[in-house]
Amino acid sequence: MKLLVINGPNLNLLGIREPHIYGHETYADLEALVRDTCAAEGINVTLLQSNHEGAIIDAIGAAHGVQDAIVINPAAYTHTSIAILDALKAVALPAVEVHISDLKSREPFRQHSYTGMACRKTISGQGLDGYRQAILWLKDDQRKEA
Ligand code: CA2
Repeated sequence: MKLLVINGPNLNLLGIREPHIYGHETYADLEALVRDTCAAEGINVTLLQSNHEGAIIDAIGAAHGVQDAIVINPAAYTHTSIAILDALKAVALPAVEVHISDLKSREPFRQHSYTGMACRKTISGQGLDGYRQAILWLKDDQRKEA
Protein backbone atom coordinates (compact mmCIF):
# COMPACT_ATOMS: atom_id res chain seq x y z
CA MET A 1 0.00 0.00 0.00
CA LYS A 2 1.18 3.50 -0.87
CA LEU A 3 0.00 6.27 1.45
CA LEU A 4 0.21 10.06 1.27
CA VAL A 5 0.03 11.90 4.61
CA ILE A 6 -0.68 15.63 4.30
CA ASN A 7 -0.48 18.19 7.10
CA GLY A 8 -1.66 21.73 6.54
CA PRO A 9 -0.76 25.19 7.80
CA ASN A 10 1.06 25.72 11.09
CA LEU A 11 1.24 22.04 12.00
CA ASN A 12 5.03 22.45 11.61
CA LEU A 13 4.75 24.61 14.76
CA LEU A 14 3.20 21.92 16.94
CA GLY A 15 4.51 21.83 20.48
CA ILE A 16 5.56 25.46 20.75
CA ARG A 17 2.24 26.83 22.07
CA GLU A 18 -1.28 25.81 23.15
CA PRO A 19 -0.23 22.44 24.63
CA HIS A 20 -3.63 22.27 26.38
CA ILE A 21 -5.18 21.97 22.89
CA TYR A 22 -2.51 20.22 20.80
CA GLY A 23 -0.26 18.55 23.38
CA HIS A 24 3.49 18.90 23.83
CA GLU A 25 4.58 16.77 20.89
CA THR A 26 6.23 18.39 17.87
CA TYR A 27 5.85 17.91 14.12
CA ALA A 28 9.00 15.74 14.24
CA ASP A 29 7.20 13.48 16.76
CA LEU A 30 4.16 13.33 14.44
CA GLU A 31 6.38 12.40 11.49
CA ALA A 32 8.15 9.70 13.52
CA LEU A 33 4.82 8.22 14.64
CA VAL A 34 3.57 8.10 11.04
CA ARG A 35 6.83 6.58 9.73
CA ASP A 36 6.99 4.00 12.55
CA THR A 37 3.34 2.99 12.08
CA CYS A 38 3.78 2.65 8.32
CA ALA A 39 7.04 0.68 8.69
CA ALA A 40 5.32 -1.77 11.06
CA GLU A 41 2.41 -2.19 8.62
CA GLY A 42 4.54 -2.49 5.47
CA ILE A 43 3.15 0.75 4.05
CA ASN A 44 5.17 2.96 1.70
CA VAL A 45 4.54 6.48 3.05
CA THR A 46 5.10 9.97 1.66
CA LEU A 47 4.72 12.90 4.07
CA LEU A 48 3.99 16.51 3.17
CA GLN A 49 3.56 19.50 5.46
CA SER A 50 2.68 22.76 3.72
CA ASN A 51 1.39 26.17 4.70
CA HIS A 52 0.17 26.76 1.14
CA GLU A 53 -3.24 25.72 -0.15
CA GLY A 54 -2.00 25.36 -3.76
CA ALA A 55 0.85 23.06 -2.72
CA ILE A 56 -1.62 20.82 -0.91
CA ILE A 57 -3.93 20.77 -3.95
CA ASP A 58 -0.96 19.95 -6.22
CA ALA A 59 0.08 17.06 -3.95
CA ILE A 60 -3.46 15.63 -3.94
CA GLY A 61 -3.62 15.87 -7.74
CA ALA A 62 -0.22 14.22 -8.12
CA ALA A 63 -1.41 11.33 -5.94
CA HIS A 64 -3.80 10.19 -8.68
CA GLY A 65 -2.58 6.86 -10.07
CA VAL A 66 0.40 6.89 -7.68
CA GLN A 67 -0.95 6.58 -4.14
CA ASP A 68 -3.54 4.16 -2.76
CA ALA A 69 -4.88 6.34 0.05
CA ILE A 70 -4.57 9.70 1.79
CA VAL A 71 -4.47 10.78 5.44
CA ILE A 72 -5.03 14.53 5.67
CA ASN A 73 -5.08 17.10 8.44
CA PRO A 74 -5.89 20.22 6.43
CA ALA A 75 -5.62 22.33 9.63
CA ALA A 76 -7.44 25.68 9.17
CA TYR A 77 -8.14 24.88 5.49
CA THR A 78 -10.56 22.27 6.83
CA HIS A 79 -13.02 25.04 7.52
CA THR A 80 -12.47 27.16 4.39
CA SER A 81 -11.16 25.21 1.41
CA ILE A 82 -13.64 24.12 -1.23
CA ALA A 83 -10.56 23.84 -3.50
CA ILE A 84 -9.02 21.09 -1.34
CA LEU A 85 -12.46 19.42 -1.14
CA ASP A 86 -12.63 19.46 -4.96
CA ALA A 87 -9.09 18.02 -5.28
CA LEU A 88 -9.96 15.16 -2.92
CA LYS A 89 -13.17 14.50 -4.86
CA ALA A 90 -11.29 14.63 -8.17
CA VAL A 91 -8.72 11.97 -7.30
CA ALA A 92 -11.36 9.90 -5.44
CA LEU A 93 -8.78 8.07 -3.32
CA PRO A 94 -9.89 6.67 0.03
CA ALA A 95 -9.08 9.44 2.51
CA VAL A 96 -9.30 9.90 6.27
CA GLU A 97 -9.32 13.36 7.86
CA VAL A 98 -7.47 13.71 11.17
CA HIS A 99 -7.66 16.48 13.76
CA ILE A 100 -5.43 16.45 16.79
CA SER A 101 -7.88 18.49 18.86
CA ASP A 102 -11.53 17.71 19.52
CA LEU A 103 -13.28 20.01 17.05
CA LYS A 104 -16.72 19.40 18.59
CA SER A 105 -15.67 21.13 21.79
CA ARG A 106 -14.04 24.16 20.11
CA GLU A 107 -15.15 27.45 18.48
CA PRO A 108 -18.23 27.49 16.20
CA PHE A 109 -16.06 28.29 13.14
CA ARG A 110 -14.26 24.95 13.60
CA GLN A 111 -17.50 22.96 13.60
CA HIS A 112 -17.81 22.74 9.83
CA SER A 113 -15.44 20.76 7.61
CA TYR A 114 -15.49 21.18 3.85
CA THR A 115 -12.63 18.73 3.32
CA GLY A 116 -14.24 16.06 5.49
CA MET A 117 -17.06 15.86 2.94
CA ALA A 118 -14.66 13.99 0.61
CA CYS A 119 -13.25 11.72 3.34
CA ARG A 120 -14.50 8.29 4.33
CA LYS A 121 -13.88 8.97 8.01
CA THR A 122 -12.87 11.76 10.40
CA ILE A 123 -10.85 11.16 13.55
CA SER A 124 -10.83 14.13 15.95
CA GLY A 125 -9.58 14.65 19.48
CA GLN A 126 -7.29 11.63 19.71
CA GLY A 127 -4.04 13.63 19.68
CA LEU A 128 -1.26 12.28 17.47
CA ASP A 129 -2.65 8.78 17.92
CA GLY A 130 -5.39 9.83 15.49
CA TYR A 131 -2.84 9.49 12.68
CA ARG A 132 -2.03 5.91 13.73
CA GLN A 133 -5.76 5.11 13.87
CA ALA A 134 -6.31 6.63 10.42
CA ILE A 135 -3.46 4.60 8.88
CA LEU A 136 -4.76 1.34 10.40
CA TRP A 137 -8.32 2.15 9.28
CA LEU A 138 -7.20 2.74 5.67
CA LYS A 139 -5.14 -0.45 5.65
CA ASP A 140 -8.13 -2.44 6.90
CA ASP A 141 -10.39 -0.69 4.39
CA GLN A 142 -8.03 -1.66 1.56
CA ARG A 143 -7.98 -5.28 2.79
CA LYS A 144 -11.81 -5.39 2.78
CA GLU A 145 -11.97 -3.96 -0.76
CA ALA A 146 -9.32 -6.37 -2.15
O1 CA2 B 1 -6.96 19.89 15.66
C1 CA2 B 1 -6.37 19.94 14.57
O2 CA2 B 1 -5.59 19.07 14.17
C2 CA2 B 1 -6.54 21.18 13.69
O3 CA2 B 1 -6.59 20.74 12.33
C3 CA2 B 1 -5.33 22.08 13.93
C4 CA2 B 1 -5.37 23.43 13.21
C5 CA2 B 1 -6.73 24.12 13.43
O4 CA2 B 1 -6.81 25.29 12.64
C6 CA2 B 1 -7.91 23.21 13.12
O5 CA2 B 1 -9.14 23.89 13.40
C7 CA2 B 1 -7.84 21.93 13.95
C8 CA2 B 1 -4.22 24.31 13.69
C9 CA2 B 1 -2.84 23.69 13.46
C10 CA2 B 1 -1.67 24.32 14.12
O6 CA2 B 1 -1.96 25.22 15.18
C11 CA2 B 1 -1.01 25.57 16.10
C12 CA2 B 1 -1.42 26.44 17.10
C13 CA2 B 1 -0.54 26.83 18.09
C14 CA2 B 1 0.76 26.35 18.09
C15 CA2 B 1 1.16 25.49 17.10
C16 CA2 B 1 0.29 25.09 16.10
